[in-house]
Amino acid sequence: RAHQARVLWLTGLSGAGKSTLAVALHQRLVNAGVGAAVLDGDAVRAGLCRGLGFSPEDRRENIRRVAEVAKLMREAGLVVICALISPLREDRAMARDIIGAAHFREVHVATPLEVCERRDPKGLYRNARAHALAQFTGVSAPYEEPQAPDLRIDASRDDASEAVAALEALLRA
Ligand code: GGZ
Repeated sequence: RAHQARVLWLTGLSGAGKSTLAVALHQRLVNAGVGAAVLDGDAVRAGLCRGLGFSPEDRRENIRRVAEVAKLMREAGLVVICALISPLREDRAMARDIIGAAHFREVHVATPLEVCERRDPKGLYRNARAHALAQFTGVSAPYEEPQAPDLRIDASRDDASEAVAALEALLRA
């Protein structure tokens, strides 16, 4: 069955593996001739969302802007993969409302905090524990787990290609 133009919204902690999964899925779709785009929190914060920090208000505005762009891209026929921590249920609900529930699939990249913290590729958790980084998700700012995600992936346990296949299944009618 054909892929539907949908928005896959990947939520989870820093270091959970959202970006890696997004890039792997994107590559697979492009190789199959499916138009797709990735909107990654870390990347959009350099441009579209430049100037926004990590207060609750700024995170909400970050998520709102990405959701509005995702909506436009989806309407233009693309599969859109959003990878944002998006830690609050209320803000993810806002994204779903902007995009339209029929087109939105929520994916919890549920890698445990201790695993993310052990990996710590950018040293952000270390800095947050040393109180050098305020409002860090999972340490000094909340992460509200999705209660009923369309899919849950633990990138530290699940096979990567199986995880990508499960994501792809969310795109079929
Ligand atoms: C969380 C932070 C913070 C704080 C910097 N809290 O893993 P990364 O490094 O490469 O990607 C993370 C990125 C999170 O941006 P998002 O746009 O996804 O967040 S949100 O949806 O909450 O708006 C992380 C880095 O920014 N980073 N400071 N205090 N992550």
